[in-house]
Amino acid sequence: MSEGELLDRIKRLLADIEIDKVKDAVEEALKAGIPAIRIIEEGLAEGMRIVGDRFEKGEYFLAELVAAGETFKEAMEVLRPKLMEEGSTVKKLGKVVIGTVRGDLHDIGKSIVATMLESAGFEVYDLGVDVSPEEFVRKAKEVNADIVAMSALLTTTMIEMKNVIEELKKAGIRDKVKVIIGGAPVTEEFAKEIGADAYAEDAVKAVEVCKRLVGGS
Ligand code: B1M
Repeated sequence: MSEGELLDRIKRLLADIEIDKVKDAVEEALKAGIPAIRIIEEGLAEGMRIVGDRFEKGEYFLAELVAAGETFKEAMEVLRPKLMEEGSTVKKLGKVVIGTVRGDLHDIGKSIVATMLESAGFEVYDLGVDVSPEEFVRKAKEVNADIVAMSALLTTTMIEMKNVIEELKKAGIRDKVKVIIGGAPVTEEFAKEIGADAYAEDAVKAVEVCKRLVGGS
C-alpha cells in the first residue's frame, strides 16, 4: 500500500469505528516509515472529523464519540514515543502550562499539542481537562511559566479562555506570561478579541508559535 492509501485506511477505520483495526493500521503505517505527526494529522484527526460530522448529522450517537475518542487515545500510546523521537529534545526552550478549559472534557488535541511542545524542547506542565482559571494561574505562578496554553472544543467553553486571562491580570502576572489558545471552534479573531497573544490551528503551528513567543525562532 502507498503512504496515501495507508493514511486513508486509518482515516476510514476510525470514521467507521472499526476500533479493533485502528491500532494495527497505525503500526503498519509506522513500519512503512510515515512520520507520527502525519499519521495523526492526515489519518486519525481526519477520521475524527468525519466522526464529528456524522454525530452532528445524527448518524452517530454519544457511544460512537466515546469509542472514537478511546481508540484515538490508544493509537496515541503507540505514537507518543515516536513523536518524542521525531522532535529535538536538546535545549529547553521555556515552560508551558497547558490545559483544556473549565467545563470542557476534550483532551485529545490538547494532549497532542502538549506532546509536540515537549518533543520540541519545552518543559510542559499538563493540567488535564476541566481546568479552572485559578488552577491555570496557580500553576503558572508556581513554575514561573513563560506560556499559558489553553484548548477548548466547545463553543460554550471558549469564554473560559477570557476568564483565565482576567485571572492572570488579577494575579498581576499577565505581562510575565504569553497566552496561546487553540481548539476546533477557536479562531484568530477570537484570540484578538479576548486579548490572547496568539492562536494556532494545529499542533505543528502551536510549536512554531510558542517558539516565536519565547523568542526561539
Ligand atoms: Co465532543 N463535541 N462532546 N466528545 N467531540 C465535538 C467538539 C463537536 C464539534 C461534535 C459535533 O457536534 N460535531 C461538538 C461541539 C459542538 C460545539 O460546541 N459547537 C461536541 C459535543 C456537542 C460534545 C458533548 C456536549 C456531547 C454530549 O454530551 N451530548 C460532550 C461535551 C463534554 C464536555 O466536554 N463537557 C462531548 C463529549 C465528547 C467525548 C468525551 C465523547 C469525546 C472526547 C474524548 C476525549 O477528548 N477524551 C468527544 C469527541 C471525540 C469529539 C469529536 C468527535 C472529536 C474531537 C477530537 O478529539 N478531535 C469532536 C468533533 C470535531 O472536533 N470535529 C467533538 C481530534 C483532535 C486531534 O482534534 O481536538 O480539534 P482537536 O485538536 C487539534 C486542533 O484543534 C488543535 O490542534 C489539535 C491537533 O492538530 N488544537 C490546538 C487543540 N487544542 C489546541 C491548543 C492550542 C493550539 C492548537 O494552543 C494551546
